[in-house]
Amino acid sequence: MRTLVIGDIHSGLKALQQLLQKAAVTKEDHLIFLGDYVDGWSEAVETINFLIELKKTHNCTFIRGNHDELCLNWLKTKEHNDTWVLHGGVSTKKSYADVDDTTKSEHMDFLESLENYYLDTSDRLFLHAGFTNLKGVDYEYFSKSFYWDRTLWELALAVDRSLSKEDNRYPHRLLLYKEIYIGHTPVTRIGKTEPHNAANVFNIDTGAAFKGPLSMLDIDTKEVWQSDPVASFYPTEKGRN
Ligand SMILES: [Mn+2]
Repeated sequence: MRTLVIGDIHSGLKALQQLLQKAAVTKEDHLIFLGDYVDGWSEAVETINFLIELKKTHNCTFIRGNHDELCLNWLKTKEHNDTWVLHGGVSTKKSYADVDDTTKSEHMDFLESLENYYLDTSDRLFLHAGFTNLKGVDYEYFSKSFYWDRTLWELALAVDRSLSKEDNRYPHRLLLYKEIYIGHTPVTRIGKTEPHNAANVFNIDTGAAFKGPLSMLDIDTKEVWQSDPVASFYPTEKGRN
């Protein structure tokens, strides 16, 4: 059985379907989705429908992303959130325009069911963004950190490689888990196009909401699969720019 971790999808369903084919995903595989299923390309509703169906036939773990939480809040309250609309919410709102209440309620159930983090039996942690508590995720004070934090990734990138793990200046947060898998901050910001590893943190977000591809990584072999740039599936759209 493979454990395959998948980065931020941002409504790019066609890229996800291509990726699942490329990696020849079977029902034996454990798929861990790192969140941000919506906000970006035009297929927010279709993406959630697809994931709900996939959950019925495959072994899936769905992590909560900040965009999933924003979308859920909008579905629940109907309240307009300027920041959300600016960061991909506009395409999600459009996607839901003609959707019936039964479907909306199924989607709200799906979005409610997302997990803030998943820790496997080999001490590998999966979450959308990060955590701040030096004792680990069980002690996190603000659960929003799990899907908003950028300091864990920033820390991993900044760790002085000459510092040994035994040195008491080594960041404690990076010693708590064997490996940490995140999305949230596209690696394109540091000029990368493939999932990037820094210290024990693996960032799988390759900017699918923007110009990048969607990526998947086998956590045991570290083999990587990528879709075509997601923008190429939606040639008339701008994504999140
Ligand atoms: Mn994202």
